Amino acid sequence: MTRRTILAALAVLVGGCRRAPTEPALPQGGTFTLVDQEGRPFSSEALKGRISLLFFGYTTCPDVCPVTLAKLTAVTNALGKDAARTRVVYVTVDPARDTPAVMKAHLAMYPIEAVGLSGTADAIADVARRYQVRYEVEATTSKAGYFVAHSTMMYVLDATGRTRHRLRYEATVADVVAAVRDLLD
Ligand SMILES: [Cu+2]
Repeated sequence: MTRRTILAALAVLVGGCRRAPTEPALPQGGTFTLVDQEGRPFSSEALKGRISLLFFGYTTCPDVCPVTLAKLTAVTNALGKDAARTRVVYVTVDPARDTPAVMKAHLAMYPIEAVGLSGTADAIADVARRYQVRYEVEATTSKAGYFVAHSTMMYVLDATGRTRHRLRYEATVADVVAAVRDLLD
């Protein structure tokens, strides 16, 4: 190898290192305050210290949210003792019905450590926008009242509160566990 070839090879290597990862930037929630299921203020600062599994939904959701909570229950079981280093953060997109008391009663049905966040319509809209979550009340004539169409991605935040993984609704229990384990060490 000539000196010039080596230099050329080095340039390629360095160039490769300099290129940014192709993963699009994940949304960071920034600073916000909502209300937890005990009616206490819950600020984004409180996300620190544990890995958070964050998703948005509503308690009368007929399908997606119950499936997600069941999945997170399985994830908690699969994590074993490491589950104590994680927490589920469930933000309602239906704050008109999902008061703190409703969130509390709903989460009590699942054997997971979860924070259920509600707030004013404006506060919820702001946090949802920060996490690129969209939702929309759908008109319905059924007795169940209205449905709320919503984004179904789940975010995995590290213990500094930084978003590190975005998982699709189709992610399996193993996928979620792998995303958490990636941040555990
Ligand atoms: Cu839902």
